[in-house]
Amino acid sequence: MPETSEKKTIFSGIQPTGVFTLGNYIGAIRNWGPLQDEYNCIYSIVDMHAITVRQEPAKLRQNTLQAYALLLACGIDPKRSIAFIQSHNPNHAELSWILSCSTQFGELSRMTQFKAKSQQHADDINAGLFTYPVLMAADILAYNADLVPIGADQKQHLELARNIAGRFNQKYGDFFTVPEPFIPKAGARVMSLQDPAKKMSKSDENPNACIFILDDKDTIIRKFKRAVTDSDAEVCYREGKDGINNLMTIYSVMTGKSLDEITSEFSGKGYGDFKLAVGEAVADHLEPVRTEFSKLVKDKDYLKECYTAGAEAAGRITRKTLSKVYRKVGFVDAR
Ligand code: AQP
Repeated sequence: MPETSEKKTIFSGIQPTGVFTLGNYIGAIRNWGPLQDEYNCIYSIVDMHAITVRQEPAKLRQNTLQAYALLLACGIDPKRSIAFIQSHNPNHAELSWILSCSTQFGELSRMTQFKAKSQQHADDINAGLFTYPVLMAADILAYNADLVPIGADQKQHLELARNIAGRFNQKYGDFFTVPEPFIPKAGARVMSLQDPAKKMSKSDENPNACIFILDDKDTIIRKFKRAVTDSDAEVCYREGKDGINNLMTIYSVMTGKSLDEITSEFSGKGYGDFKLAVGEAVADHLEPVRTEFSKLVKDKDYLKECYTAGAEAAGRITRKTLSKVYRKVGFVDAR
């Protein structure tokens, strides 16, 4: 990827906290591949974010390599994009420290993800969980990214990254690009199949709540059949029908059909038929990803070649950013 092109820059990351869910796919990764022609794309497996909650080291290593292979299987081309593992580029952590000095305690305290995860992991409310959004700001600002494709759950963190960039620019003179969110119109927040008031999450303890993108067809159909809906039997998008609204959104993204078209397609039919159709559409859509993944994951040398080259390219960009930032804040030049 040419580093000096006129194209705008995109950055996005995903945590290797487990197999990606249909939520990660619809809200984020599905949109990343098509952006590769129009933008300079930088995509990262953000393992440093993952350790904000307790991880088993061997499992994290395995999940990280698997997540990298999945990224490529979902259409990220390491020749057209920079695809790397976050901990391979130490500049993110260095910039994060500088940015933390332009971040207020109060604004971090307001982050809903911090509140939710502190409840979920009450025995380990560590400082990393609290400062997670500063590292995310560093991930983005290190590349002066113009655009950040994310699901709706990350909107608040991106807003904070924008505030941090603005505050730094005010203190030290215009430097960082203030990034814009790129949130899909449909599927920005895919909900749990078991509790449609909650977002679908990799780390959900109930495996029936999530579709993992490596689930086989039978598993996918079984999970959709068990999805929580409501007691009437009309397939239509309406307030109070959270479960059906979620399934309709998923079906709409998978098939390209509008919500009205879906309502007509299933008029007079029961939820059973609808759930089966959603399951089949999702399984068929994900089939090529599963096939590609099973090829890639066996080729460890190829993966290593890709993530090493990715980290080198990422480091070339961020070293320049960091040395300018160090100069701006008043650090003495080391050379
Ligand atoms: N349910 C969702 N609907 C739409 N988009 C989603 N994303 C996550 N869940 C949904 C988007 O996926 C991208 C990567 O997310 P992440 O792995 O960095 O962190 P997360 O948002 O915390 O995802 P999970 O699955 O909930 O992970 P865990 O369980 O480990 O916390 C982001 O762009 C996110 O918006």
